[in-house]
Amino acid sequence: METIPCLILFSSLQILAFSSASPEHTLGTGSFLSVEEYEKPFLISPSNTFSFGFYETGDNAFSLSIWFTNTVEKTVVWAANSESPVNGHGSKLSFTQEGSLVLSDEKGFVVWDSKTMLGQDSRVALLDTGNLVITDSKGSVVWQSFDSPTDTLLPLQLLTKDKRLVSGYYSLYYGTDNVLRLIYNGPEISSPYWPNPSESIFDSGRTNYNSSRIGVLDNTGHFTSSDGLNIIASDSGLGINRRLTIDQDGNLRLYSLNKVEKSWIVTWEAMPQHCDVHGLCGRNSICEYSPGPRCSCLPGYEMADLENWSKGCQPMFTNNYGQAIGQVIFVEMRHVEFYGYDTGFNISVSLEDCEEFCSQQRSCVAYSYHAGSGYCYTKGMLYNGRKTQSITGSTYFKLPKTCNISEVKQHGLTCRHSHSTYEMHRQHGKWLYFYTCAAIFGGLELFFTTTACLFLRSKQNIPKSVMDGYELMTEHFRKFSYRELKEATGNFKEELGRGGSGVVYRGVLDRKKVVTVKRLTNATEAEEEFQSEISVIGRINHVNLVRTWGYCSEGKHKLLVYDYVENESLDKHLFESIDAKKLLRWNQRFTIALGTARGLAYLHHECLEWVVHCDVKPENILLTQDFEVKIADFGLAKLSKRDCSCLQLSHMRGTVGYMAPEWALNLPINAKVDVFSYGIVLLEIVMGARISSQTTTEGEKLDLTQIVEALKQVVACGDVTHIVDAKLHGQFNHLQAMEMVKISLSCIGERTKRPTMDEITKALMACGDEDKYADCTE
Ligand SMILES: *[C@@H]1O[C@H](CO)[C@@H](O)[C@H](O)[C@H]1NC(C)=O
Ligand SMILES: *[C@@H]1O[C@H](CO)[C@@H](O)[C@H](O)[C@H]1NC(C)=O
Ligand SMILES: *[C@@H]1O[C@H](CO)[C@@H](O)[C@H](O)[C@H]1NC(C)=O
Ligand SMILES: *[C@@H]1O[C@H](CO)[C@@H](O)[C@H](O)[C@H]1NC(C)=O
Ligand SMILES: *[C@@H]1O[C@H](CO)[C@@H](O)[C@H](O)[C@H]1NC(C)=O
Ligand SMILES: CC(=O)N[C@H]1CO[C@H](CO)[C@@H](O)[C@@H]1O
Repeated sequence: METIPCLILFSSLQILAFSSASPEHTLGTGSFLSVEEYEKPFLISPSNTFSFGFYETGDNAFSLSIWFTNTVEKTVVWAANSESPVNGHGSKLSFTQEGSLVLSDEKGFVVWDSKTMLGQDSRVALLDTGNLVITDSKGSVVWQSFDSPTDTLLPLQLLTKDKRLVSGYYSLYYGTDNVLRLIYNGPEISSPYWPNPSESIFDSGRTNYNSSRIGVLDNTGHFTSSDGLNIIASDSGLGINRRLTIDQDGNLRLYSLNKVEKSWIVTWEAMPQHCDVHGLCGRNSICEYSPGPRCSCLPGYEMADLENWSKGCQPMFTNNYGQAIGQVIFVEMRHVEFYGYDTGFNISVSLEDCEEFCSQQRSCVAYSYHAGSGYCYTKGMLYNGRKTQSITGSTYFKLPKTCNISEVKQHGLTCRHSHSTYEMHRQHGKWLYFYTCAAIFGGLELFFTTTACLFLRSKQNIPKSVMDGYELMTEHFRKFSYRELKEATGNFKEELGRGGSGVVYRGVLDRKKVVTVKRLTNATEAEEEFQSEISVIGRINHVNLVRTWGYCSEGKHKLLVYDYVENESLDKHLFESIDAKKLLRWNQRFTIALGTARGLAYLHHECLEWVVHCDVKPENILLTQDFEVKIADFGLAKLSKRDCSCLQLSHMRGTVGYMAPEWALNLPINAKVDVFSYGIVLLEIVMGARISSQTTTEGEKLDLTQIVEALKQVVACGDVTHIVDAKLHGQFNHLQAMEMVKISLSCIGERTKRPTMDEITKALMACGDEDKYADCTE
């Protein structure tokens, strides 16, 4: 008797499910779709251009996606859960009674959720733009798929500050310098490749002064960006379905839909020369055209993983040739070049000298040489290798003398002195197409020439300044006239110090307030750029950062006015303190370490605009009378053109300074460089000595890897005694010192594993309190 109502209920549910699954443009709460009915979209757009529902990504694997309805192969433009597809049985999409769009898997667990909770009257709709929207009872859009793009940007969808297009290891987004870039973010390296990183931003037709960071593709096939980038589809005009997609191969392409063939045509692409995309072939390998791009290993190297080029190649010899000079040979490959990771650079040297530099350097694995100019680059690591006839130089690889050259020759190798080029035979199985989609390739050559023209056209002049300065930004931040500051400093009489960004003078404002006035050297002349950076600095206010009172900008005269900090910078106390009075006691050191971490954490995480200091070192850590930390010189990186583009040549590498290795390489500069520098400073606080002055017992300079090894041993043995500053005579807190060493180790290690300043602050605070030492030891 009791089963009957149950059956009725069951069958009515079936009816409900069926009706909700028939495609609509807009649905109310309570609608749902089971994965088993994936062939029916959940929603279609009014003109049927787009569909939304379950998309089969693999065998029995589904993702919640939006795709073009009328293409031969479904072209997905958005996916909710591409990282974690759901099972083809039992998974379900529902627009809940609460007003959230929820995807649950076969066990009923929520895999993805729009988290809207707008109540019964909300609706979900798929618009003709391809935008999936959830509206509240008043009809206003509260959530939209356009806000969280995956690998595709559709016309009228805004690409803004915090959004990125991502495909595998490749992504497109606005950097902190306001420039829209393509970046390879792999497991081993991270490397921007578009716009061309060996050109200046301006030479690439971009600008970095406009901080709106916004880009949009319009309905005519025009993509415009606040950094000056202008892309025009080769078939520009109305009435065509388009998409801008970052493809699996790291290239950014603009596509148009051919409505007859229902297929896509490339109408623009960022990288006409495919091998210029970074990270394609992994370490120790090169990309070349034959005629499509292919990867191959270097002489003496073999593929690390036969299935996967992203793992690159590994040496077939043991890598200890650095030990004995004269025990190496060099093998030449013509027309080959590697981007980044230079350990040194020299102009106008002979081939012999260049080879000598590389032989002498333990870290050098190869060198590139251009016979005409005498350009010599020594290489520490071999990434982003490519071979094309347009490269005039050669790269010479270091191999141990003990390597059996005749064996290497069998692979088509010869030594440099025989003047033949390297050729690797295909039958050795070292070749592999990494790019199989021939259909797209066919289209590429057609567009090559149009693209080149578009690039030339897109260069544009920087508009003249329209804003004449922010007169009064905040209550305490103001513009000074040059005369005022000249008076305040007594015509720049008392010099307090000088550094990379400028000279610092003592000054007195209104006859009583002591300030420091910094005269910026090589500050940007561009008024707008200066104003926009200065307004960021003016808004920064934190107890561990030096307060900025104002600035002056009159033509060449660019000055900043800061608080005066009484006691000198940290380096004076740490490294030059012969007299016991100046010696920092342990608890003072710990407080300084924590204060510095807090100041940087504020810059990195809490500011209105995200600021990377770029020059963290003891000289920039000032101390008040009470030995409270005031970090100086932040926000200047951009003002003084001290940004990465000026520092790509790696003069600073080799000696251990405060600069993270990526400065010398061609990685994007982000907060991780500050974390690295902080790690060095932290170690110096513990040791009371410059890391760069550390030597072995034989007086040989230690390099970073050796220091890291030594620290690892200290941590493994659990005894910091012999590295803590001897001047403290054992008066220190063992647990705190150990924690500091551990933090330092993680900071100077591999860049993707470095902690954030926030995490460091928390870790230090956990050992700051005497009662909580237990937290320190983990
Ligand atoms: C910055 O870019 C935006 C968007 O492209 C534009 O509207 C704005 O005028 C630009 N600002 C300046 C100062 O050029
Ligand atoms: C190749 O290796 C990388 C890690 O180095 C891995 O993430 C990726 O999934 C691998 N690809 C294939 C096809 O195995
Ligand atoms: C360049 O080479 C010369 C000698 O040929 C050497 O004195 C100089 O230090 C080198 N410069 C760099 C930056 O390595
Ligand atoms: C080098 O390799 C060749 C060919 O494999 C072999 O005949 C020769 O004996 C090897 N020489 C040495 C010193 O191992
Ligand atoms: C400033 O620019 C001049 C000339 O362009 C250059 O010689 C000097 O090294 C630069 N100074 C700094 C600190 O970058
Ligand atoms: C080491 C040092 O410079 N200490 C000074 C810190 O500031 C106070 C007050 O200005 C001085 O008395 C100390 O000599």
